[in-house]
Amino acid sequence: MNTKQYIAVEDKYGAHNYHPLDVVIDKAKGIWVWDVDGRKYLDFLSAYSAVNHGHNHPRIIKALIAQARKLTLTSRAFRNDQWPMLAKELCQRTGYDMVLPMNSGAEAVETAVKTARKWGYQKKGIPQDQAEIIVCANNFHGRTVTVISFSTEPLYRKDFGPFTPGFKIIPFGDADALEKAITPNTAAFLVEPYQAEAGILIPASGYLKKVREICSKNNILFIADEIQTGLGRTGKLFAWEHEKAKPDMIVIGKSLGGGCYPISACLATADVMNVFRPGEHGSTFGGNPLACAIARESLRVIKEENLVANAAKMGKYFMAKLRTIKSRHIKEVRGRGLLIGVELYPEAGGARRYCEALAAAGLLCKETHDNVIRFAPPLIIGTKDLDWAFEKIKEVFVQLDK
Ligand code: IF1
Repeated sequence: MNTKQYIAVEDKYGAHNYHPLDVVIDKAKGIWVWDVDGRKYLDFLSAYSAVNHGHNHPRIIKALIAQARKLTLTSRAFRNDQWPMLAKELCQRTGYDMVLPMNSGAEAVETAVKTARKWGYQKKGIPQDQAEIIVCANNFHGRTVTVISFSTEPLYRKDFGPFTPGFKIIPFGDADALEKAITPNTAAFLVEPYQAEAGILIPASGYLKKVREICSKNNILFIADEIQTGLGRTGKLFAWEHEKAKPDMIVIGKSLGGGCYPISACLATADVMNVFRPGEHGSTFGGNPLACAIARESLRVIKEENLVANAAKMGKYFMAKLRTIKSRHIKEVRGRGLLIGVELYPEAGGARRYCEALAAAGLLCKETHDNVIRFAPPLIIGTKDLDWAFEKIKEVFVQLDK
């Protein structure tokens, strides 16, 4: 079957909750993917940072196969030999005390919300059912009913109510607004250190540090959603490290699964995580040995292949190159590490047509909202392939500037 035929089948039988580019991928290796018609593309999205290690990383696939042959799932009714080791290695690597494993990012965010509420009642003495969590406008934390209850994007909310109460929304990047929004019932502030879906928004420097101070002063938990920014994407292991503003709890996912398996986690201090008692929270697949073995190898690869340092170096290199493109349509190039956004003026006619032209030129990336092209290649990429991508991007701007 060819591209057109696969798309016809998908359109007929698959729910229409997406509008993907018309590229049907059937194999991949490292930073490259191939479609069913044999065309080759550079993956400049990395499954929204879930494929930071590159596709089919040989060490991660080897760990996957070895573990799959031995043991894949026990549920948490019994113990397995992989989960304790992942928990320990994650804590040693990140400086947190305890881990709660889940599967998807949204589930880990839900876990953070539940943890923060429980902490609010048990440790802070907030009256039952009164806990408030402060979040930011234009956030993206996932798709469950509770998580979209504090989204500000109408598309994600329409017809999905009624919503979960207990959230207060303030502008992103505004520490004063946080201070003002806090009440005696505030349990936590949940924020993406850099807002990715909102258009790769980098707050003014000092923001996270101020957030840290305000949360400490008011006895509320600082929770960072590092699902997309974490594990090296921004040139540090975690985005909070750019300002040495360590949150009380972080949520990770995406590339923890090495680009091949869903696994997410909440990491926190013992004081926070110890609010849980047996039976209060969990998941069938959370902490399963297959996921844990893959995550352990993924963490080792990040370290041994210096992916964090490479993201920092390549990000600087590539952003400097992008800034040399002379186009009347480019408003701004911004980012951290290899999380990069090119914002276009509305007159450019939308980022989507740039992404379509780039795909036709062999470079896969994705717009975010109307006017931002998002570039997020795997963290294993080097200058030679970035130079290749750059030539394609430059050509597309020349072509669409006409
Ligand atoms: C989709 C966006 C990116 C996330 C942060 C939690 C989650 C995500 C910071 C939830 C997920 C994904 C979901 C994916 C598209 C993608 C996305 F455009 F929707 F916003 F990356 F920017 N926190 N982001 O970025 O994690 O439950 O999906 O595992 O199609 O919804 P999940």
